[in-house]
Amino acid sequence: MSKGKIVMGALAPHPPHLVYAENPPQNEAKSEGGWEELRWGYERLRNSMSDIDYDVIVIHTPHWQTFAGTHFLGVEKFKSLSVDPVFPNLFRYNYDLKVDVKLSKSIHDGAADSGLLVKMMENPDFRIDYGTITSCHLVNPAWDKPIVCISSNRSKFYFNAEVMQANMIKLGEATRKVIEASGKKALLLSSNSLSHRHFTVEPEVPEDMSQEHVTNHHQYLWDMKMINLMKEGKTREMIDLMPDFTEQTIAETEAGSLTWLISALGFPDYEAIVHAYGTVIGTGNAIVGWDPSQAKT
Ligand code: 2X7
Ligand code: FE2
Repeated sequence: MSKGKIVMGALAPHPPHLVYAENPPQNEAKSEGGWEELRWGYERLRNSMSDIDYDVIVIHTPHWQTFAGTHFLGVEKFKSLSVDPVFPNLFRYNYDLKVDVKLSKSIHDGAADSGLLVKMMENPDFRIDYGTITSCHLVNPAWDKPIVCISSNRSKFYFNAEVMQANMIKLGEATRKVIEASGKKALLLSSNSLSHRHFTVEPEVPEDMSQEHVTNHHQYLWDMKMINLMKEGKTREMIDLMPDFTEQTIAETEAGSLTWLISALGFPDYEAIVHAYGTVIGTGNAIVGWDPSQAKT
C-alpha cells in the first residue's frame, strides 16, 4: 500500500448565507444572490483542486460542540434536513452524505493513543451541524466524496485557550499520521470564520450588499494580520498569536479548527493561497488553501 497524504488543506468558512446565495436545489430558501467575492473565492479554491485527486474530506467544525472530549462521526450515511438555528430564513438544507467510518475510527484511535479523550458518535439520528454541511457543499457541491467529521471540544471554555491549542496540535499530528498510514489521499477543511463580531439586526433583504461591511476596523486589522502571516508562511507565529486574536475579535478560531489544520499540515512555511476575504453579517471570512506539494523538503 502506498503512503497516504494530505493533498490540500483549506480554511473553508461556513456562513450559511453563502449557500443561500448560491440557490442549490438542496436549500429550501431562495435568494437574489449576494456575497459574490466569497462565493467566487470558493470557485477559485475548487478550480485550484481540479487536477488534485482525493478520496475523502476530513473536516473540523465549530458547530458540533462537545464538552467531554473530541467526537467523530461513526455512522456510514446521514440524510435529513438541517435548519440553521439563527438563520432559519436562509438555511433549510436537505443533506445526504456518506462517512468514511474506517478512517474516522482510525483517527479516533490515533488521537486516543496520543492521550486525547475521544468518542465515536454512533447515533444514526444525529443531526449534522450546518458548519459541516456549508463548508462541504461549497468545496464539493457534488457531494461525491465521503467525509470524516470531527467535533470541536470546548476546552477553551472549560480550561483556557492554551489547553485548547495544545490539544488541537496533538489532534492535528495524530490526524496526519493516521492519514499517512491509511494510504488515502485527504482534503482537510478548517470550517471557521476569522473575526466574529456580527450585527445583531439582519437587513430586511439579507442579500442587500449595500448593508454588508466588517463590524469594525479593529477586527479588519486583526484579520489582515493573521492572513498576512498565512501568506508569508509564518504559521508558528500565527498559532502563537491565536489566543490574543481570538480574544480580541471573539474569533471562531476559538473552536480549534484552524490550529488542528495547521498542525496536521506540519506548520507550513510555504505561502498560503488566499482565494478571498469578505464579510458576512459583519464577520471576517477568508478562503485559503495550503498545497503541501509546495513544501521545500
Ligand atoms: O456560523 C456562522 C458564521 N460563522 C459566520 C457568519 C454568519 C453566520 O453563521
Ligand atoms: Fe459559525
